[in-house]
Amino acid sequence: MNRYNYWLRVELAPGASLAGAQVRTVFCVSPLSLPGSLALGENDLSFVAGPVTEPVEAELSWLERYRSDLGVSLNALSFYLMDDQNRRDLYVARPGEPLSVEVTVEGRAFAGEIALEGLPDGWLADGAQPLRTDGAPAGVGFTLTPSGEGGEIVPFEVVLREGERERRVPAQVLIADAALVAEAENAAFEGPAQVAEAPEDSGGARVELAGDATLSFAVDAPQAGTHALWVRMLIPEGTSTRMTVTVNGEARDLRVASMIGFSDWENESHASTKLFAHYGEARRFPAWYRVPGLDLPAGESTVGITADAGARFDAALVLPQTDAVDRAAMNLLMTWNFAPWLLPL
Ligand SMILES: [Ca+2]
Repeated sequence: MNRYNYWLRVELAPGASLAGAQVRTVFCVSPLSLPGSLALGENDLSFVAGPVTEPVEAELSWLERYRSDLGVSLNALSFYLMDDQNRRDLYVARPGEPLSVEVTVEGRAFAGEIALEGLPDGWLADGAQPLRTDGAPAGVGFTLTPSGEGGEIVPFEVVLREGERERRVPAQVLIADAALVAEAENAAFEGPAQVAEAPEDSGGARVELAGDATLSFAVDAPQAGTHALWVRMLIPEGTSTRMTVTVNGEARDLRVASMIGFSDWENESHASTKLFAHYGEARRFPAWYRVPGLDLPAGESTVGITADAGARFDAALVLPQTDAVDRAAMNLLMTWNFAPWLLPL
């Protein structure tokens, strides 16, 4: 399959020469894992495009899943990946500022203890906390002291123990001087927009637009600089792909665009999201979109998002637009299959 054409350009200083140059192209196939089912007994693994000239190593894993009637939720940004097959719980924290992690259980009675495990030294002062519930929502809280450089991702696990039974809920902290970490349903609305309960969305709710409407967020940038807006939304097929983003009254018209291959996500007239063709997910799933180039002063600003009927908004982030934070946010937000350790299928 030939999907890309590209050129190599060499600039030589006056008098310089080039001899014997060789160019090697390495294609890194992005899917670290692909879903599939194995039949009982022997299975064949084959490649449809070939011939394959480089060694290929494949690892097949068996993953068991359990259904549970114990609901566990965190006060994080929560969203599904992998065609809704796994859920990410993501905190965004400024280094040195306390981060509250609240764990809520519900659905059935719980009698045991809850702990956070896997955090770096110095982050967590609290040990395991006992909890006994009757099935109504109840929980425990922990206070973390995050540290690190912008763009670092720190994973940890929430561990629930009841006697011999143990359940682990993975979560991540993105270190960033975020100007905004918000659920869309907590924004101010103007126009025909309403909050809808949606257990599958972050915070259990989203905002649905019945016509031209604007969501306004109060943001607070620790430092002046260029930021990127990341917004989780669904723009269904048939809905206008036009949007407007306003920063302190200054409006920019955008078009929702899917990235594939070498698409340019720095285009400031696009709200870009990654399209993973394997799943053919074009606008059928909620996705995180990135809008680059928001120049924010230090302190408070207002960021508005205007869209048309049919758009659904779940959550929004405003992060420093640096290589490290962009890369981390891309890996956490935009890549459907980035977490093979969670779902090695
Ligand atoms: Ca939400």
